[in-house]
Amino acid sequence: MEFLTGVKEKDTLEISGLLKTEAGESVKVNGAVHTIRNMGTVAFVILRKREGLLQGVYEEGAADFDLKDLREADTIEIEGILEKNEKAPGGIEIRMKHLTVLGRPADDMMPLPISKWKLNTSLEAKLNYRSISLRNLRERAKFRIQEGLTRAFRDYLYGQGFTEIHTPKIGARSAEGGANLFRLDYFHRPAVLQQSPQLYKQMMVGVFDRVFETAPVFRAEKHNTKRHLNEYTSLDFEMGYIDSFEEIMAMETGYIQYAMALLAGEYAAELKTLDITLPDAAKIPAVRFDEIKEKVAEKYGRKIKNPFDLEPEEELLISRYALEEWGSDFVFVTHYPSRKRPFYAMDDPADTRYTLSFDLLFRGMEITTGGQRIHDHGMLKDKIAARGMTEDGLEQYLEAFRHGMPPHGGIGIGLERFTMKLAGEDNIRETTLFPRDLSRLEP
Ligand code: AMO
Repeated sequence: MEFLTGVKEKDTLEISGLLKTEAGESVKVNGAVHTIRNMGTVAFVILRKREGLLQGVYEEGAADFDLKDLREADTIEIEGILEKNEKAPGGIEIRMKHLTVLGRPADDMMPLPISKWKLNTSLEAKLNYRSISLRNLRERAKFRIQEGLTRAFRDYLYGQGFTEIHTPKIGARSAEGGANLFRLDYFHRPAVLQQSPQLYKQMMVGVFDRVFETAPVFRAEKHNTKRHLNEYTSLDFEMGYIDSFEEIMAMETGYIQYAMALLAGEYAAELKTLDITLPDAAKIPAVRFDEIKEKVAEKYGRKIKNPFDLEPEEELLISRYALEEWGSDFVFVTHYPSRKRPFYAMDDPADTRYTLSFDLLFRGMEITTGGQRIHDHGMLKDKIAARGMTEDGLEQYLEAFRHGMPPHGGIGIGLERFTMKLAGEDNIRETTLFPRDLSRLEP
């Protein structure tokens, strides 16, 4: 029998620990052999660690092992002397003395040249060998940026009095409508995979006032596009006691400012690796849907084809307009037509053809939908009826409203889309760890 008393102190150092260590000291580190550069009398063994690359220097005679004992993709532990070297990654290197091989690849050949700065392989190959391609530093960095966006969402919203919730992904009914529902058999009852946590996050406003969730959602998109996944991560929040729907946009603006500051402060290495310039989110313009459609049509000589929705090309032009006219990479487009919004959206009392809702566009693409919701029980039932929908599967949702709900609203951000636009990628699969699309169910 033994007791566990907390995290075990390790005798191996990480890069941040090495940077605090004096040159000349004996150190122990572990890592994966990223690449070996044999120069004859001396060899550079580059280790890949969670904080970046670390250079090991092998000199015959100085080490008690043979360089031939070492292979790329080995995971190893080395002991050696820490030295400063401006030319090495991070300005330090280890003169290797002793080697322990912890794990050895079964295959001598790597399917992709992961130690190259840019993996010049097709997206297909990157996705087929996902666990390998992500070992490339640039590929890996995108998901550290993604972590920063999620971490900022959590930290910021905790600070704003939100409660983090976890809602079910299997249900009787989902909220967003449309044809993209995954249907399944739930012990002989029809069920669906949730398109969003919409119904649940609204119900929880009646409990906690302010809630958020970061979780997968499911959309049976029957086409392959560069911006759609069949499973993506939605950053959702929902807040009660709002005075207006502008308050929701203000909260999202606050989150984006917080996220950009966090990335600038704690993800500088990844930003540099990916050559990302962070957008300025000090102020984000908000413009009405009908107004910006006309402005864009006029400025860029484009005919309005669909007055009720934005086409991808229009999103590009609206972003271009916002950058040229207002100097912003972000733009809120407000007052979407009611007929294009789900039943729960609050119609604008001033003109019920429109809603008190918005999309946030970033560098040419919608990354968020949000808005105020109907909170009156009677109004909600009327809208459901007016749309020709049934209340089946919505009984519990309606129950919350029957027993009182405050004015509220919220947003859903597509995490992979946000990461994609920030990282300057043009296909959402580039910023999805394991994408699910029409043809891809593995890995
Ligand atoms: P919506 O359906 O517009 O709104 O989705 C919100 C955001 O999610 C992202 N997104 C997607 N990302 C990848 N693949 C997809 N197939 C996909 N579909 C949507 C987009 C989009 O802006 N319940 C509302 C949100 C709310 O009002 O709170 C909703 O789900 O970035």
